[in-house]
Amino acid sequence: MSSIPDLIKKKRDGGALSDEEIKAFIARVTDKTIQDCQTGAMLMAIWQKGMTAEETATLTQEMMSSGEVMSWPKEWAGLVVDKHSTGGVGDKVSLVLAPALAACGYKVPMISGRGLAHTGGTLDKLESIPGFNIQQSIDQIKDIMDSVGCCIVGQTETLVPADRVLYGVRDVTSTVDSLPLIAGSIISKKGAESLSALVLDVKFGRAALYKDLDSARELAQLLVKVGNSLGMRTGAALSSMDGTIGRCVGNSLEVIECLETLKGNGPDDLMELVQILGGLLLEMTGSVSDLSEGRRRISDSVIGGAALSKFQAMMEAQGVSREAAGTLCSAHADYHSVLRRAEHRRHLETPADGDVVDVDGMILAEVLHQLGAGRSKSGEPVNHSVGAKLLVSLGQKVKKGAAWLELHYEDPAPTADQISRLQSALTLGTDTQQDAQPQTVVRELISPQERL
Ligand code: IUR
Repeated sequence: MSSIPDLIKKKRDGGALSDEEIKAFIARVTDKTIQDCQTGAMLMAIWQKGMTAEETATLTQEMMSSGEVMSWPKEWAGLVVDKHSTGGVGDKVSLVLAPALAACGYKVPMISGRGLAHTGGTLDKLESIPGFNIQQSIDQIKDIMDSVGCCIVGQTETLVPADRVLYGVRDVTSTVDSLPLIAGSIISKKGAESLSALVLDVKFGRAALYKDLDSARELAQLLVKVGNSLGMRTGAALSSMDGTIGRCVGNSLEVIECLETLKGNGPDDLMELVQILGGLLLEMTGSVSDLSEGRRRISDSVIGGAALSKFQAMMEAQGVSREAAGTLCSAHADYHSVLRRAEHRRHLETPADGDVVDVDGMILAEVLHQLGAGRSKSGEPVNHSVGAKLLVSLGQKVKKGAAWLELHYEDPAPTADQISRLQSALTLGTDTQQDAQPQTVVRELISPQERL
């Protein structure tokens, strides 16, 4: 067997690593018998020279097998599904999609992440609900899937330990943005959930990991191939991420928007994503014959209230008091009797008459991050109440002085610079209705037929 320096050299010189070589590397990472500098050197060699799709599939398989792989009761065969998003601004899809899928009879062991930099995290959103416990053991996850159908939890210690080590080293060696390393990290964790089907929401645009559609497509195709190579039916949607998803950004405001969506009052873009991602899963698992039937089934579960009941049951199963869950899910709920509200609110006003041509989600996210809604380093706390609500839509005609953004903040108040930066997120135009027509969010689908 080659030594670690030999393996690094082979990759550094552009060679393809064999299955045995990748297996040896991941084994040494997992049992911590490799030096961090060697791991860093190998990751940099992979960043520089890339990996073939076959190498990426082996890397992913070995990462997945580095820890516990979940197993489910036989009766759930074909029913265990999940989705992953590459992250965005106001991306609250999971909170609606997981209960919608549970309402359609699926089992959803959704293992989610926390927010970092400008992207929000599903776990932070849920933790704005007092009592919601995202830390559940594998046995507890099984129990909740059995009784409710879905749970949304944090990564457990035993799943994919190799990813924890590799991600830590990637973070400090500027090797995060490597297609094979991203694919290995994302798909190994989903593989360890032993899913029948996985849907990926790969975003492109100024508030996304990849700014252009072509790069996002390349990542999506790789993720789909590698997911299928592990035996999970995997498909993807490419969706635009320039503004915000829905109208709310910030943890507790996003929870309120999700509850409203589950009560049938959701914004069109959020519902489109929920329906398409859910519909793809229903199609991939064979319970509907085409995507439009899948979309309808998901939509019915939301509009008819079944998904809201699942969300309520999930909250209770994950530690929220029956009274609080009941209040949040009631019609005309007084949300802030349960969810903390920020100390201060302020309206930002439009500087002129015009049509709303653009709202830059990246700018909103960056300023809200500075005001405490996000974190810069993993482990830092976030302020759940800080956020913003968009009061206008693309294409809308506005008069000078109209309120366009409701900012929720704590002390200290935003600086004049921060307010003017927020104002710069809004672009007004005249007679631009043609360009400003809201477009669909999902631009392309990648089918599970993409194979290695
Ligand atoms: N999310 C992951 O789980 N892994 C990664 O490498 C990235 C996002 I980038």
